[in-house]
Amino acid sequence: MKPVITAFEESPDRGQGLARDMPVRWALEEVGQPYDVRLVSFRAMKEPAHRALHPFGQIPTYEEGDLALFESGSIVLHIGERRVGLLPENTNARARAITWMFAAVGTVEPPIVQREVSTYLERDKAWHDERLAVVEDRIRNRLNELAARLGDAEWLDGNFSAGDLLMVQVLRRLGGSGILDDYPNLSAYIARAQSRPAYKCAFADQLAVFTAASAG
Ligand code: GTB
Repeated sequence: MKPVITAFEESPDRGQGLARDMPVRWALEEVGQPYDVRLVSFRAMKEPAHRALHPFGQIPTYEEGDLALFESGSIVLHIGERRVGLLPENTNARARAITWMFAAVGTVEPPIVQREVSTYLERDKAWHDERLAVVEDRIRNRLNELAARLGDAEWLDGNFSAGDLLMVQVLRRLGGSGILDDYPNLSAYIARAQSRPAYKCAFADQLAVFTAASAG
């Protein structure tokens, strides 16, 4: 049975692949699992039928038989646990890959999201510049630590894993900020991940949704 995921009918990121259906699509491509996509409008996301799948009225969701999941990180973990290609077989290596998944969403992502909030929603506040500087300092602290750990390695811990997938997706949210320019090894890490066939396929598929919606 093909899983069904939900994605924005019209993504506000204009096809940049920053919405959170992207990591789910990417994970499914990595493991070679075909899937269907149900597009939802902002209005439909808040209606009872969608809230039955997602208590917070958001995308993405994941349905497979009688299983329904929400939270992109949890969905990627589920895909990695059920299929080969995203998590190592070795128990300890698998636990470390899962640790990197949590590190991506729990440790690296929060200041990056705070920066987006500051940029999009707090621009008109008197304290905006000061706040942005503080948040960007927090981001740089995290990136310094992450860059030091990655060093010259290809991936965070051995082979590419779901930990790299989520970390790259988080780092991509800094695109356009200029911050990544100071981290050549992280920039190369992101580019390496983006050159994976599974990434390219997932990106093209979500872009096609935006292109079709724009065409009317
Ligand atoms: N923690 C949840 C997860 O990882 O699944 C967060 C889910 C979430 O934030 N979903 C967003 C959503 O449905 C879309 S991805 N928002 C609608 C709502 O809350 O009403 C977040 C997102 C949105 C837009 C951009 N963008 O334009 O660049 C990037 C990311």
